[in-house]
Amino acid sequence: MRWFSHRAAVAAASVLSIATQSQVAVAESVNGNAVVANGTSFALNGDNVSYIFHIDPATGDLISDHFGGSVTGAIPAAAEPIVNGWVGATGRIRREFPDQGRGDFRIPAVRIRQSAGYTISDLQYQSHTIVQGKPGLPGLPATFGSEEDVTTLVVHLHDNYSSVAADLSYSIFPKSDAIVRSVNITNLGEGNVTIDALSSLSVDLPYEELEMIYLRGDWAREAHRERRKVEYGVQGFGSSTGFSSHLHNPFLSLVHPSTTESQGEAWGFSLVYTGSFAVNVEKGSQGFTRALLGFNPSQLSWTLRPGETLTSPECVSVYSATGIGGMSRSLHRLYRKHLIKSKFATSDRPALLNSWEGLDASINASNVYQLAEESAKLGIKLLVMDDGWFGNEYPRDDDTAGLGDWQVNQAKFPDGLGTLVNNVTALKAANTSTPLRFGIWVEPEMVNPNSTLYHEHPDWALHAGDYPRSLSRNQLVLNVALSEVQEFIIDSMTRLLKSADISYVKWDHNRGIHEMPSPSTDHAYMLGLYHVFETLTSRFPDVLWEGCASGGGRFDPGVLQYFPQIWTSDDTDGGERVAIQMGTSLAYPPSAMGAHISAVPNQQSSRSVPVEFRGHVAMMGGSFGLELNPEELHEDEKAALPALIQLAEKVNPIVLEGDMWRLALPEETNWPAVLFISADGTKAVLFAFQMRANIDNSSPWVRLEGLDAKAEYRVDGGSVYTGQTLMSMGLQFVFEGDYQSRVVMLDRV
Ligand SMILES: *[C@@H]1O[C@H](CO)[C@@H](O)[C@H](O)[C@H]1NC(C)=O
Ligand SMILES: *[C@@H]1O[C@H](CO)[C@@H](O)[C@H](O)[C@H]1NC(C)=O
Ligand SMILES: *[C@@H]1O[C@H](CO)[C@@H](O)[C@H](O)[C@H]1NC(C)=O
Ligand SMILES: *[C@@H]1O[C@H](CO)[C@@H](O)[C@H](O)[C@H]1NC(C)=O
Ligand SMILES: *[C@@H]1O[C@H](CO)[C@@H](O)[C@H](O)[C@H]1NC(C)=O
Ligand SMILES: *[C@@H]1O[C@H](CO)[C@@H](O)[C@H](O)[C@H]1NC(C)=O
Ligand SMILES: *[C@@H]1O[C@H](CO)[C@@H](O)[C@H](O)[C@H]1NC(C)=O
Ligand SMILES: *[C@@H]1O[C@H](CO)[C@@H](O)[C@H](O)[C@H]1NC(C)=O
Ligand SMILES: CC(=O)N[C@H]1CO[C@H](CO)[C@@H](O)[C@@H]1O
Repeated sequence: MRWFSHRAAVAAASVLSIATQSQVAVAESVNGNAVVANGTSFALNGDNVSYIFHIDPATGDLISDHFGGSVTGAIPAAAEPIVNGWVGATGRIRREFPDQGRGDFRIPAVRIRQSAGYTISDLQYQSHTIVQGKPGLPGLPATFGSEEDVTTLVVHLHDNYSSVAADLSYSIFPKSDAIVRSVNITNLGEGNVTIDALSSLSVDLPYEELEMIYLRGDWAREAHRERRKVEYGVQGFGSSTGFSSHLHNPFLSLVHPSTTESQGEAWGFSLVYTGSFAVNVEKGSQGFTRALLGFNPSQLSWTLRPGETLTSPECVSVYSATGIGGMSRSLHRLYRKHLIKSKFATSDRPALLNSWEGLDASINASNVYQLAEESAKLGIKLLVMDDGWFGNEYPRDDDTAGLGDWQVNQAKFPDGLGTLVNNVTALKAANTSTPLRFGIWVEPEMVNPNSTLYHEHPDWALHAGDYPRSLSRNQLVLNVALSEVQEFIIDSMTRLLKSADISYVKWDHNRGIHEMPSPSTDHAYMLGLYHVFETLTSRFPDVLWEGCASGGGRFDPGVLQYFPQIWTSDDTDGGERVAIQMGTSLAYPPSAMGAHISAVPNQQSSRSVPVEFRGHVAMMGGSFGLELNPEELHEDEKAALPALIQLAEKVNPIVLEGDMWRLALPEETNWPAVLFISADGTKAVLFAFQMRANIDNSSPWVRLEGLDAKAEYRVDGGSVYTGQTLMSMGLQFVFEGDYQSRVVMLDRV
């Protein structure tokens, strides 16, 4: 069999296309050159990034030209595809929003099932609009910014055969080198259509060798970094748990094989979503690499009646020419300033003590108050009462009962919650006039069959007909897609927060979804959950909200929109936490991480790590605290705590607002190290660790990064060295034994 080359015909069309473009070219430049639209070609420009695509005038398809370092002026045209096999011209080019059918055999970004059953679409360019600033996404979390911060290009597409329209939205944050994409699909026809698959972002990178970096894990072992070659074919990951999950994070990085932490090109993609998701990377037969992030197609099947619209979550993409570290810092800066809505995004994270590992669910007014007194003596500023405080008909004495009944247990708290909170907030943190604050734990999306709520509303729990409602941790998930469930959660949390002076809420979530009434419930649940989060966080803006899902089961940008911090992992072993926190920092700012010192031997690993090491690791998270009962500590451990708390408070502003440099990775060395540099560059703090004793006693040098080469820095109040010296030569530390650590302050002189 032989194939005829279509090269000549296609080349002719392309000449025509240039002629057409130059006739219609009316260059619009918005916000400097953040968005340049030139008839049928579009460029989004950041300080160090350009993202360029154009419309093929023959097909109306959007063709990708470039996503990478800055490009200025005219650009060279890509070689025309040679069609010499089964793969049609559409399968041999780089496309912005690949649809199903018509010769592109790679994974499509959208699959729409029409009422007649067809799943082909032909979405063609119709028009575009440019908006200064960034419109919100209806019902979904989204990055935000002023008209100076961000500019948005919306490209309107239409399928004339099915009367389906799609709007692709591209927002550029030039200072962050970030492009944020989302898409909505509207049914303009007469019959129903069903969206079977929809990616928020699809990007085709040119023919070259690439590697992918992503996070995998499970409960208590989140955010382990994986890196592998992108092979021909499809490789992917995702979540079908109903939530973003511990198993994989909705984050992907693509890099060159030679890219390191500090050198080379890195693309980062981060999906602003808390539900099930899919990430696919496909190296097609032509060698292009396609990356898709969006809804998990196995949990979508979203029906659009005439006139209805489905909006995808948005996907952030950043580009860095300064390695994986540069990619992370761009995401961190963007998320601190343009994603986290809380007024505490970069401030006010009191050192806290959480009762969970210390008291378990066996709490009552007297032992919580006692714990508060002990905490205050150590210099703690916030006492958090964890699980066990609620339920009367079905008291929450263990995990078999009570979830759903959000009233304080009268036997455990005979004078009520308000009295306890008043007593606790009358205490002062040691040697200060700072009153102790009070925080509380809740798990509002859940119900135990042993609860008053479940007996009154068995239909509120997610279930699929008569299939058994399978328990996990003895509990069921409420169907937050139902408006009555949303109202119940909003009302019960409002009542709780008005009943006492509560300044912190830990919002937990301890299982995945099993029986789902329909695939589309997954996204309907998320829309309901975001409504609940939005209502409560705007009603109680002075509350510091912390997200949690059996640790980092929902450490995602969707949650961060509403909650400025998330409990990073139920694994509080300092040694394991180094890798978990550094893995999480690939996509998420350290300001967002909750990290605590717990007692030893550790509840998860049975390992005993020195208290200084546990403390030093914990203070690399924005929300530092203790997860223990001080009364049960060894004297020397207890004696070490006040100084560790003071050091944590000292470094906290740098961790909250500064840039993070991962100097050495725990998966690559026995001596991981991290540097934080304050936003104004005047202060820095270095964390250096030795994981295991090193019998030959050689002492590594830690070379710093990101300093001002010409500036001088005083190291721990002593010697002064130039930034150049600290970056070229470094500092040496002598460690003895397992799990040793140092925290070193640098002050610019
Ligand atoms: C507009 O497009 C034409 C044709 O592709 C190109 O020659 C020209 O440089 C473009 N102008 C701008 C401002 O991008
Ligand atoms: C599709 O329909 C629109 C409006 O109905 C029309 O302007 C456009 O020319 C049509 N495009 C094609 C390719 O038929
Ligand atoms: C679809 O998205 C575009 C761009 O964000 C927006 O202008 C339009 O209002 C959206 N349509 C609906 C129905 O939400
Ligand atoms: C369209 O979808 C709606 C909602 O799912 C459904 O109630 C209706 O019966 C469907 N109509 C047709 C003609 O299938
Ligand atoms: C509170 O709980 C502790 C056990 O943790 C118990 O010893 C104490 O008697 C209880 N106090 C009250 C008032 O119930
Ligand atoms: C409070 O001050 C006393 C006296 O200086 C000191 O012994 C104690 O360690 C301090 N406590 C804390 C938590 O700093
Ligand atoms: C409900 O509580 C009873 C009595 O405490 C216990 O035996 C049972 O296992 C609980 N049921 C569930 C589903 O947890
Ligand atoms: C709070 O303090 C009051 C007055 O000192 C005392 O009567 C009460 O038992 C305390 N209650 C709690 C819950 O600690
Ligand atoms: C790493 C890099 O190329 N940084 C550049 C980014 O863009 C700004 C402003 O154009 C330059 O000053 C940086 O040097």
